[in-house]
Amino acid sequence: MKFNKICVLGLGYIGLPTASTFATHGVKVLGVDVNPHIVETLQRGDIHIHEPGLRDTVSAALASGNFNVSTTPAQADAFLIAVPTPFHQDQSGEYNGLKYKLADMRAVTSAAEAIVPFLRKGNLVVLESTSPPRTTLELVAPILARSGLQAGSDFHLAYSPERVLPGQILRELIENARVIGGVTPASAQAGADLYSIFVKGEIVQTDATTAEMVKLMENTYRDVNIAIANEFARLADKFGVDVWEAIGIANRHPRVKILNPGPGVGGHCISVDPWFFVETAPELTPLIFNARKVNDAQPQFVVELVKRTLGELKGKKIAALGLAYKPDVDDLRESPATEVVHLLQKEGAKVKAWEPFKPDAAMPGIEMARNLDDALKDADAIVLLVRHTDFASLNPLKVREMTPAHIAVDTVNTWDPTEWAKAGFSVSRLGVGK
Ligand code: SAJ
Repeated sequence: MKFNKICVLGLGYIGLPTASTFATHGVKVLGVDVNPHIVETLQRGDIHIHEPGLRDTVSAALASGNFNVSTTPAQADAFLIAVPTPFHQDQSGEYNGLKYKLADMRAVTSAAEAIVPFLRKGNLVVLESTSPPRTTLELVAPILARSGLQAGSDFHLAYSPERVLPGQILRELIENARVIGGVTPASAQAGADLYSIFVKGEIVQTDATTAEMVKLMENTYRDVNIAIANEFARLADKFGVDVWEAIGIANRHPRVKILNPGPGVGGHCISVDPWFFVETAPELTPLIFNARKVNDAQPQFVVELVKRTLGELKGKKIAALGLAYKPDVDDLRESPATEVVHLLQKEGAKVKAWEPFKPDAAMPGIEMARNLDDALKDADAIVLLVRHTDFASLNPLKVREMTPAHIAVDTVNTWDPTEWAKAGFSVSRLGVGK
């Protein structure tokens, strides 16, 4: 199938890189977002998100004349839906007395509805948003049928999840293997024809529900693996063992690959997606449910460690280093570091947080430092929450000159306790009971 013009609905972390990459590969692209501020920002040639390389790609897309943005869709050969599927803020499910979170699919519903007036025979519609199994068949297809056209016979419909890693989106978009699940084999083939315009990785065709499950399985596998690492950290703490050393040794086994413990699991993917399985089949998912619970409880484990190290937290001044959800990104959404700060404050500590990737961030209820000096200058203790490269390369002797603190808590195994001891710091590491 040939594609001269496509319409991408949702210009966020996935939609914008995807839309601009299609445009730089010669396709006419209309990028659509319901938020007029985003549309205005892009029309000015600016971007609203931070992702390495994105500014250049968007500029090239605009300069090529192939990329336009609007708040409403238009007729096209293909429609891509890349809108957020967060949790419902005000609804939850319950199974056997256990509460679980529910996906808020309203943005997908609205995007599908917005396509209906423009859908024509022979078009392709692709859902990219992470969704509970059977969404393509049971939510999207019936909405699109309001056009009078049937998915699979009159137009093609497919599910193709994004699997790119924030921080490396533009490279992974092109290089990663891509799965395309069609409601029919012809729909999968049409999806493969579309993405082969820029994807260099393997394109694997399957059915829509398999593709939905694949996406959720990948992130759930990672979440469960991190949960076991976090539980190992708690056990190592109890048994006087260094979990990092133990994991390093265990991982020398050819069939073992344990991930890293830390202050918890954040971001908009791994801490969210496993719930999509739980909400659709709570009776089948006790392991997935409990892994989520373990990872969500990890910030509290960090607070217990800080308490053991520092004693009573009331009135103590703590410099919290890092608020992003993971190293070297500026994304503070669903960040366990932020949760740790809130919990420390609940215990009466006075926390000042420094996030070098978002120095001007205004975080409700958190006092933000202007720079590292500002965070450290009158601290009683330093708590390292994210392994940003900037923090990993800190020279403890320099830090010594910046702070009266002698205690550091490292939740991400970044600072060498011996080196820091030479500078007069006592470093407690998460998962180290030695
Ligand atoms: N984390 C740990 N220990 C680890 C690895 C990660 O505690 O060993 C924490 C991180 O600090 C972070 C969270 O987990 O808080 C998630 O980070 P991540 O780097 O594992 O993943 P994301 O959420 O940035 O991106 C994931 C990726 N999925 C997989 O690797 C299977 C990415 O490929 C997906 O495209 C993305 O989710 C998504 O959009 O679904």
